[in-house]
Amino acid sequence: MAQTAAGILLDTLCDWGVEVIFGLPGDGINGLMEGLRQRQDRIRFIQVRHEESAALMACGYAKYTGKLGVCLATSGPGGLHLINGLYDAKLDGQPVLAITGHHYHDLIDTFAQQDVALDRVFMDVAVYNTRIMGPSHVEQVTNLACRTALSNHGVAHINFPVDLQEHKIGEHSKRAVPGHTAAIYAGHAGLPNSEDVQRATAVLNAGTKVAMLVGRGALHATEELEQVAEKLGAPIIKALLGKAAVPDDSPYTTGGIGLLGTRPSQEALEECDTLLMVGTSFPYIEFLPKPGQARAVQINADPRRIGLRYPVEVGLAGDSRQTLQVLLPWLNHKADRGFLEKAQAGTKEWWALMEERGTRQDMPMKPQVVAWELGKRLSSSAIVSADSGTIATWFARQLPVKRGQMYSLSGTLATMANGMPYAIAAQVAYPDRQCIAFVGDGGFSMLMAEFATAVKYQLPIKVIVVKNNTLGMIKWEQMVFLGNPEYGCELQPIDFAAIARACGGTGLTVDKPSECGAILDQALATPGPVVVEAVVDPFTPPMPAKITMEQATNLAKSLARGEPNRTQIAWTILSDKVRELI
Ligand SMILES: Cc1ncc(C[n+]2csc(CCOP(=O)(O)OP(=O)(O)O)c2C)c(N)n1
Ligand SMILES: [Mg+2]
Repeated sequence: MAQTAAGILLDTLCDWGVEVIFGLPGDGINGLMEGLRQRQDRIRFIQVRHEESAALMACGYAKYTGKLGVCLATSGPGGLHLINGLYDAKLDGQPVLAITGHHYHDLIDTFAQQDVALDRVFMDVAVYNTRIMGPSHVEQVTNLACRTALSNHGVAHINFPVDLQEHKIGEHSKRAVPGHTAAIYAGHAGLPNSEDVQRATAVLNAGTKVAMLVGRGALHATEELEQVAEKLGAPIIKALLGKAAVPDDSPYTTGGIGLLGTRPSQEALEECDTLLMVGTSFPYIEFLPKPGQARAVQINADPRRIGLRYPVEVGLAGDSRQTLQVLLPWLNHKADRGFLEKAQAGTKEWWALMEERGTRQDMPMKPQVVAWELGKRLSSSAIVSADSGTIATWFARQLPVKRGQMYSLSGTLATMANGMPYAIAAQVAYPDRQCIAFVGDGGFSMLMAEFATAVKYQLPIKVIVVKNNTLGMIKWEQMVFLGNPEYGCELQPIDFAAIARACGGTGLTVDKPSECGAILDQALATPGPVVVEAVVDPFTPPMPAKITMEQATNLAKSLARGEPNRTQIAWTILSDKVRELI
């Protein structure tokens, strides 16, 4: 029997090694769904409850596997629902293929139902974006879509009119002869030119206080980063997406940077005379050295990003791991270890403070306690996904990375609700690893129905919902950055443990610090998906490592201007501060 156009698309994806597609059916993709039904032994279809999750899962899958993530949605509303997740992939540079349906090809643009020109809608998000014109078009564009998503680290989109999906391959134009395209991807060496390497070497060898700032582009270069740090006597400072680039028990790292970062990281950047940036476009320039303070070298696979946020002297366009390997033999071992040793002392103090905050026994329970207790228990192959919010602060600070773990969140888009979809995608890719979603109550409730997806596919994810009954991050931003009383941030409380049980999974609740560890042990030991609802103090602020005068003044102003919870907030901050001082 002749192959259908939908079948060709799916077979081509098999040629590319695609093993899983996240999506939700609809009458605009019935041909593709039938193709998937016939290929269940080769491609797994994971049915979601909201297409946004499918796109977020595709993005998370790409982040954790390095492979192409694929999502599928029907015409009109289905495709429109994908958009947020696709932007997550675009902004964090992940290869994702989105396949959407369209109306009958001969009714397009005639006020027909669900007649949304998704290819036009996706023009900004996609690096490759096309509409299928007939069966003989499919193989060519599918190959090119996969190749472009992988090589440009972005989103490719194929829009497929529903009737064409079932057309049989037969006629083709005289120039589109079948068999003239290949499902092949060739990476490039990713090496900088040797002149730049020599100039970079000179800058790095001349420095006396060298700091390294590393990001998601360095996640695969752990050993090389540590070797370079050893030679240069340099602390390694991690942008949030680079959290797992170096484990936190490495003697070289001072941890994260930025509002969610650590004091020793901030101090190292304030004091360095030389900066080596590896695989990062860290956006908060106020945390970078002042221009003129440090000579800088930047390694990035994407030459467009070199010199983006700091006036670097030398750029090395290349893969971070391979470039560091090239650089290493040229670097001198610095005899003066003073800068690194100071950073190490600061890091030790910082972790003591994190432990102090993470082991507080006060009621209501501090959110940091949940993160700290969780961090202690995670296996060395755990994959931890977080949401945006104050939750990201506890994720950034109180969860120490062990060697071999993976950590991610929506870094550049900073969307809410990605945490559980990422964890589901991680568990699909790695059935035997501990896959954790560490999420806020606001973010979790946005795509809560995906917990049923985890139950349906028996994915034993553990979802830790930090419940403060507020959109915490925004509440603090309104107060600390703007000096305004909070408005529109309170959340109607939900019984998340009951939701988990209603979906057919396990739901646990903890609100006492003394019981937190035991409940987490129970959750991690329970087979199948589990939600742990951790009820915490809504008045604990995610304060920066160093508070500026302006931030303190704004907070005082917001309290004076009638912040509804001013007494509790003032009391919490004051008692926390006093506790840390004595
Ligand atoms: C989709 C989306 N909507 C709104 C925001 C703005 N935003 C960032 S963090 C946040 C609050 C998150 O609340 P929650 O998940 O409860 O976490 P918490 O801050 O309380 O820890 C909001 C509304 C966003 N980043 N993404
Ligand atoms: Mg919250």
